[in-house]
Amino acid sequence: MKITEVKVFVCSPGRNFVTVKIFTDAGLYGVGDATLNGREMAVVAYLQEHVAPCLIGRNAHDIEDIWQYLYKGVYWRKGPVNMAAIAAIDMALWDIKGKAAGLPVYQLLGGKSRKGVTLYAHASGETIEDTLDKAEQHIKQGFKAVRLQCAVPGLNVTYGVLGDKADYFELQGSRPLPPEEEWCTQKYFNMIVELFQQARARLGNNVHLLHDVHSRLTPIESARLGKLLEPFGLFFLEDASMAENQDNYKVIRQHTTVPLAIGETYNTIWDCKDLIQNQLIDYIRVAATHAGGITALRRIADFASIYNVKIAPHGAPDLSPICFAAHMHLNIWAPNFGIQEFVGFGNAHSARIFKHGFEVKDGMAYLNDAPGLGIEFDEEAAQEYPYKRSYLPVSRLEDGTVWNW
Ligand code: GCO
Ligand code: MG
Repeated sequence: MKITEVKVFVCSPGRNFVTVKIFTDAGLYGVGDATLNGREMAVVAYLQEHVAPCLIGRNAHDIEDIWQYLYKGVYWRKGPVNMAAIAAIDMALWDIKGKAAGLPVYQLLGGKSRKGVTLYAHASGETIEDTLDKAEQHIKQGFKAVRLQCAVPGLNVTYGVLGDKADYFELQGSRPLPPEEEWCTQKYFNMIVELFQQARARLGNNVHLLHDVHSRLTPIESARLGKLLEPFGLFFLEDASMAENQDNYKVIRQHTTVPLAIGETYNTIWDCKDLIQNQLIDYIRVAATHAGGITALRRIADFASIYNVKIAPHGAPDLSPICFAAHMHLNIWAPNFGIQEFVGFGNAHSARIFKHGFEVKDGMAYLNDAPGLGIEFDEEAAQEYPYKRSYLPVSRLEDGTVWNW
């Protein structure tokens, strides 16, 4: 089955998505997600100029060989642009293989390990009360796990919480230049413990609670936060600190038993190898789109399983529904699946472009048995939503120093 064409699309139904579609001489095609939030066009150019020409005429069944060819063949291995491109090709090839076999991708991975995928929802508010109101709404809808983020009194805007509550989540499609946000660790500490104290008092002990620090603390500050949050039994604390230096997590781990999760910005197994094999984390949050696709995530999941680390794939809205589909198949199969972040499937515009049959009920997501990834990309609808340059925010300390967003 020969690859005949590789098309790359970029559309913006509210936010930018990069999609790859691979066609074969068997009449089968597959789709993949290559979205790199804020740097989309770098991946588009890379795919069009440097990847697509190498694929024409290759056997679409050779997923592993093509993966290795693109990874090793580039010489300048790793990196977010390169790995997002490889990821999209890889997803599309798994989609094709599934369609050729008449089987959903999870069957090709080894079959189902569970009925459905447990999701966590986001509750983000301007005040603690507002955040907990939102958490209660999710719990009423059946969610068993909720991530809590709250504005920090005294700071203008911070990650996860924006003024426009209707569309607070990293408001996209409208940022021709990076907006600036503020950070102050002391002010954050004043709020965060109170948030979880009130959450347990109001929501009880049966719901799983999570929180994303978004890498804004130093390791020793994260260690302190972990200790302070221990009484509230978090499911996990995400991105407590940056881990470009993976030893940072040794500091945190020495001090606290709060379960730790990291990985959404990682591109390869090498970025998380030391964290996993030294058991410095509990959940690895790599995304199929940013870490080399299904082939790479399967390898990371297997490696992690040896060290009791579970997968909890990144599920932000800047990953397209095609990435969500890839995660669904991995999550249903992986013996060491932990939890899946979930913020819905985007707006009505993106629903016109990405068509899928996933069911979400009582805080769980279910796959149907459609062959391949089970998701369609409508090329014509996509053309109605042209690319708009849009950046992620940049963060500064109150004295003006650039900080981690
Ligand atoms: C999350 C992430 C996202 C990222 C976003 C950047 O946990 O969902 O932290 O909110 O900020 O994916 O593009
Ligand atoms: Mg995060």
